Amino acid sequence: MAKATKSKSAEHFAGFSKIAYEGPQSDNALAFKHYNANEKVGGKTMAEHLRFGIAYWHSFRGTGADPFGPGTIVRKWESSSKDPVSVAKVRMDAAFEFYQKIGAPFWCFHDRDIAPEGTTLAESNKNLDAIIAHAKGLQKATGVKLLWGTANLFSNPRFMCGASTNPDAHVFAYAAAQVKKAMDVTQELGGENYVFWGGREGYETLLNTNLKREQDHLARLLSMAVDYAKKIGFKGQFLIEPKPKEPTKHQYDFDCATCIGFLKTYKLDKHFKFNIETNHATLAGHTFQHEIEVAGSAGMLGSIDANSGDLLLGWDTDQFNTDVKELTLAMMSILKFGGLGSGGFNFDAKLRRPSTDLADLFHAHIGGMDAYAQALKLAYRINTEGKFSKHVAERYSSYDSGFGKDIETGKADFESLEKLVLTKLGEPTIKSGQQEKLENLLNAELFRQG
Ligand code: XLS
Ligand code: NI
Ligand code: NI
Repeated sequence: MAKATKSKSAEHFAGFSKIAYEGPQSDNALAFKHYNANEKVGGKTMAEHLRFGIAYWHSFRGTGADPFGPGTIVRKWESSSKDPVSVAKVRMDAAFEFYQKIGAPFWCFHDRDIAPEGTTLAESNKNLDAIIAHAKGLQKATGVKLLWGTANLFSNPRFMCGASTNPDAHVFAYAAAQVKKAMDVTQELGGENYVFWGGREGYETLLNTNLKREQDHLARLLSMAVDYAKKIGFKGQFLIEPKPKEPTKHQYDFDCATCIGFLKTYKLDKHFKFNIETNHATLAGHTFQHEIEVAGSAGMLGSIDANSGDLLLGWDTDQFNTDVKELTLAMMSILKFGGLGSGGFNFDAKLRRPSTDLADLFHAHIGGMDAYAQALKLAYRINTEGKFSKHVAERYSSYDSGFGKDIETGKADFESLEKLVLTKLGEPTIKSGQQEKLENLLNAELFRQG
């Protein structure tokens, strides 16, 4: 059982000890039932497979505010009367205490989450430098590492019509300067990836928009980032995070397939992979697994923003995902493509507005981590037993030899195939896709004991 610890003055989560693995039979709400960091699943530990990250913006800047009312979540380390940079340091101390207690090996941030924005870029950079020095110390002291950094190019009013896609070149220049600094500090903290989420890189109406120029400009910013990474020797992986809409009506990074087309058009594809967010996939009308399959098939599966939407609401609700079935399907695909490499599962998820206790932050992450761990175990077993993959392989086996192979290898052409159908093959026999049988099999596998 997690025991209450003695309250130390510097302790922000007094009363919470490090969350332990107690197994599926435990009834301790503050313990893991499935996530057992050092347990091996197919030669790698769960910690190595899952590489969990905590999203600073939700867990340490989220207040529960929504368009209908102000924040409800009040943390005792926050203060509006003290100097914002010193408050930011204390908030970061709290964050690292949480990372350790929940047992997350990584964290992720936007520049403006961690340090207050100043009245000039120079002042913002100075604030950021002070916080980065602090973060460096905390990373060293705790062993928690940076999964990725990014720049917030969407909150400040200057970005209301986009950052790199803004009709005003002045705003483009500002965005470029901000990304440069965000890359510098991500490198300074040893970030393993750098994320580009096109916050307002889209349009509200085509009546005032030159779509072609905006897309060209977005590609220019990404090319500049590629050049700058080379210049400073940044070895982290660049990730694009697709999202179809919200905040703008139409965002250019709509989904993985759209982004692949975009990146190939501008010859940028070899420099980028994808950070796939579950809630963005469903907003685009896809499943989470669909986006993983599209990215993985292109060799561009990078990282995951681990959350879930609410299909009844239809916006980016960023909830913690506890849907083991959805996650098992996703994990089956992730394992099939060989895992996430330098990526991880970043909880881009926030507490519901009425979840105001410190304990809720633990429950949310415990639930999320357990759901992914359970999904990992199930997916590994399902993939290893190979019932589904065998079915899929058999379904396509006519391409393994003969004229099927000739189609795949480019040996066959219209004339040869026409001749074959007319002289030998005739009508194809109808073969069932067996969807219902497979759906039943999936349910049986999910709920099978052992
Ligand atoms: C918003 C995005 C954002 C990115 C990082 O919908 O998910 O949080 O992950 O800018
Ligand atoms: Ni995200
Ligand atoms: Ni999102």
